[in-house]
Amino acid sequence: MPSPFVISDAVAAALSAGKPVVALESTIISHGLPRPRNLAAAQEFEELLLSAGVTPATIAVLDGIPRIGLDADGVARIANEDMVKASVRDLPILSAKKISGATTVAATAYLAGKAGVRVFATGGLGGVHRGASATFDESADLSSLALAGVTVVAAGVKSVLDIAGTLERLETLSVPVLGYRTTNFPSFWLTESGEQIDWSVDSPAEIADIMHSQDELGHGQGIIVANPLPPELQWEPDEHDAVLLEALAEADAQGIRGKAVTPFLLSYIVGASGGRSLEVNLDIARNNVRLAGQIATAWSELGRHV
Ligand code: PSU
Ligand code: MN
Repeated sequence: MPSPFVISDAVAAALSAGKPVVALESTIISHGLPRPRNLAAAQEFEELLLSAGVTPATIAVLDGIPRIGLDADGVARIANEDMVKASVRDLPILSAKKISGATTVAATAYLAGKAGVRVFATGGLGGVHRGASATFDESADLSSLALAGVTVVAAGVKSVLDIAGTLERLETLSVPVLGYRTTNFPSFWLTESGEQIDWSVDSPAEIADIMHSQDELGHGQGIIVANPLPPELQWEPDEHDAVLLEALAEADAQGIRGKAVTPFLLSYIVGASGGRSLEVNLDIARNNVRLAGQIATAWSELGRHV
């Protein structure tokens, strides 16, 4: 049987040599950022890792094949083609129909875990939507991270979501949440959400130690590293609050439902903020990619000693 996944040569070589690798998702590129900035962003995230000596593994499904590590043409395809947004449950369907899809955090974490890539950088996680007690709208990112065995670096979740509810669900799902040098869970564009988390960590080496302990204990969850933007880079809170309320009201008025909700809110907010949210969004992703590179490096160094 041919392998259902294709790991790029660069990623396979780095993994087998125990060198650092960081997974990157593709939904943020195809559905979370507008063209043409999305292509420049995808390339920049890969270059940030390469310049730190880390191999990037951008993940997407191309013509039905889940790919861990893309070439330049693959990166251009996720930025420029109208691809479906693919969560874990879509993978077998794309595979059988031989169509392409941009992978969400849930699907990217799943595929990274299968390939043995232990660290993953994204912008923000999906979570529990406001009103979820009536709609049941909770991102599969949460349940997928509970099983993936991957450490994901994210700036928390956006305040378009129910942040307290998201943290409760992560507790139920037994996913460790580590604040990077903070116990105040970030709310993506803002440094602090006001929601407290139990644990903070100070260094990439400490995170690698926790990953190692998790492996030893044999409990294969993922880990969330909540990495806030420095306050001087955050979106101005008053403007943020006003635009968010407008976006939520518009989604409601237009009757947006299901998997369309998150992309709708993201693109509405870029327009309503005159592009300001986009600039902050890119700073967030860069900040997370850099930290993920450091964690992957610490993880690789730990592998040489244990
Ligand atoms: N949140 C963000 N930026 C994003 C997403 C979420 O701040 O780009 C994307 C990610 O790919 C995430 C997905 O996995 O949206 C979650 O979608 P849903 O809420 O439909 O599960
Ligand atoms: Mn949803």
